[in-house]
Amino acid sequence: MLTVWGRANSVNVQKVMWTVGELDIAHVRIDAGGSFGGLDSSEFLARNPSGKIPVIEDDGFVHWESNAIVRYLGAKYGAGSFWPETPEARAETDKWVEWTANGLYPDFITVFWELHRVSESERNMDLVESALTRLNKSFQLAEQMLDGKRFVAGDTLTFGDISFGTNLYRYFNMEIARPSLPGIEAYYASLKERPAYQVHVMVPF
Ligand SMILES: N[C@@H](CCC(=O)N[C@@H](CS)C(=O)NCC(=O)O)C(=O)O
Repeated sequence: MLTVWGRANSVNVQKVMWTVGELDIAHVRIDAGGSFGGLDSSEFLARNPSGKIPVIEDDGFVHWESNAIVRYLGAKYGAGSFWPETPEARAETDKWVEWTANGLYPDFITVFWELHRVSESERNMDLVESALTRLNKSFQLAEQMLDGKRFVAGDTLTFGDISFGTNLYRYFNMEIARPSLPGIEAYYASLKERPAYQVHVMVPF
């Protein structure tokens, strides 16, 4: 049985839970982090010495780092479709995981954090504006990368959709200026029809 530790409104926990939902994995989720606390307990740190969520334990195997967890769950429970079989097809979707983490997310989290976690009086709008300019350019690049495809790597949902797609709910619901992104908007509309996305990602922030 899979156990997931982490609060439901953490974007990194959402990647794991969306995967769990798509792959229909029997599981329990235990709230941890944020107002639930518990990340500095010796029991939690024994599983994840970095003191962060998400963490999983699957039949005795403990793992942390959201993208690494999604890859593990994909390889174990989603081989063939969610976790493509050929190295080329796997690399194609894995590129989106790495690009999202390194190209898009640093600006995304700056904008999100300043607008939704920092009080108005403390907010640094110069920081927001410069990060938002780069973030919107990243989304324009994603629009080109998607190139009319149904999902990031073709016709079916794969693990690369998880890290990229998880960000879209917040991106399209923050009060920010966005460029025209017809391909990404159509892709996001299709994600919003998926029950696992509705339950695990479309969560108030
Ligand atoms: N790179 C890590 C980042 C983990 C991380 O920063 N998690 C945040 C939540 S999104 C956390 O543990 N914050 C402390 C808390 O929620 O109390 C991952 O992808 O798992």
